Amino acid sequence: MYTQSLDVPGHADSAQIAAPQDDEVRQAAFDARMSADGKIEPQDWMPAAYRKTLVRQISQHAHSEIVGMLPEGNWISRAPSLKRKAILLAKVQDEGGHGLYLYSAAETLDASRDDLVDALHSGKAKYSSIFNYPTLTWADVGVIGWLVDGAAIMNQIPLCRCSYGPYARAMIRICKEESFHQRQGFDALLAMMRGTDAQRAMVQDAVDRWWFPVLMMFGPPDAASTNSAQTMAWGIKRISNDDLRQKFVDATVEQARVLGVTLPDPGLQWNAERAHYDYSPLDWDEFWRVINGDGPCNRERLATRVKAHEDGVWVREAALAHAAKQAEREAGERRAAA
Ligand code: BYC
Repeated sequence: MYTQSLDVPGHADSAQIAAPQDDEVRQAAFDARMSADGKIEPQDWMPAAYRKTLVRQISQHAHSEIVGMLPEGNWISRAPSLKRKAILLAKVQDEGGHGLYLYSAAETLDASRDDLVDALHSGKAKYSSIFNYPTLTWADVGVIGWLVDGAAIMNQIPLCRCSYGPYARAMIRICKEESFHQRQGFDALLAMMRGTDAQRAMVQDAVDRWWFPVLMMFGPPDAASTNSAQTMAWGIKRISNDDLRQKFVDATVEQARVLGVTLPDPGLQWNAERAHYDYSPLDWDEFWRVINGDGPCNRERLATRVKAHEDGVWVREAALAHAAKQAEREAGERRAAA
């Protein structure tokens, strides 16, 4: 169970942090831990704002994984072969698993999963902008693997070093799985690029539609990133939005060349002075519209999630009834043994 980290006996620094009664002393110990690049565990004292920002980011991340199952899930019944269907099923299930680890990590911060899910369903909580775009063809599934999971890996590798232990540990496993996801996407696209002209055109069309939204996944430009300064000072975020976006562009240009697709940006060119690729400005009005609820698929995605949750009421009731019966049986056994 992921929440193993709730109790770590002998965790060397816990006593130092937990023992002092005075908040100033606790804050100083927390700051010292941050300066030493140490980890914070659930039982450690932490400032309320640190807890709040972690719950915000981890729960948004969990929501993204769960909502992210939908665009690709649409294609499970239409995958072009048994092999591709099996791969896609495994991938979509992995995303569901990531959501569960992340909700568990948020619960170690005393967040209630019901509250988090309610916030998603009521439209109060954000999830990644990218999942508000439609998957029109099979090539979109490959492009999500190649570009969306590729961007996710770029963003999530530094989170494996996040200062909050349970989040950092969840990210290690998630990144391993994302790496398989990225490769299966690239492999599916490569198969299409080696196929017919119509298949190649389908891949190019998907790349044209997804490229700019994928670059926006990294979040607003650093100058407009309201949370970055604090989350970087706390060692939650390690690399800024713009720096991650640049690393992603630099890594992806060569992959596009191998694949034989054109990235749809006339401004994309190597800048020898910066030793990076330059790219055109992004449409940030579109980004803010999408994250504020007005993207091409926001309403559909939320309605599908809410319906899935409502359809699952009987499963949750059955699980609770089973747990209550089991607890009753165990109590009876204990009474009988006493
Ligand atoms: N979409 O101050 P900023 C996956 C919001 S799923 C929506 O820079 P921060 C996958 C931001 O929340 C992987 N909202 O924020 C699954 C903030 O608003 P609030 C998803 C965004 O937190 C299935 C405001 O804009 N990955 O891989 O410092 C299938 C200002 O931004 C977005 C994660 O969740 C966005 N793209 O940085 C396939 C990674 N960007 O909250 C694949 C974890 C920004 O103040 N999260 N906003 O109201 C992070 O690393 C950071 O939260 C972000 C944003 C880089 C996303």
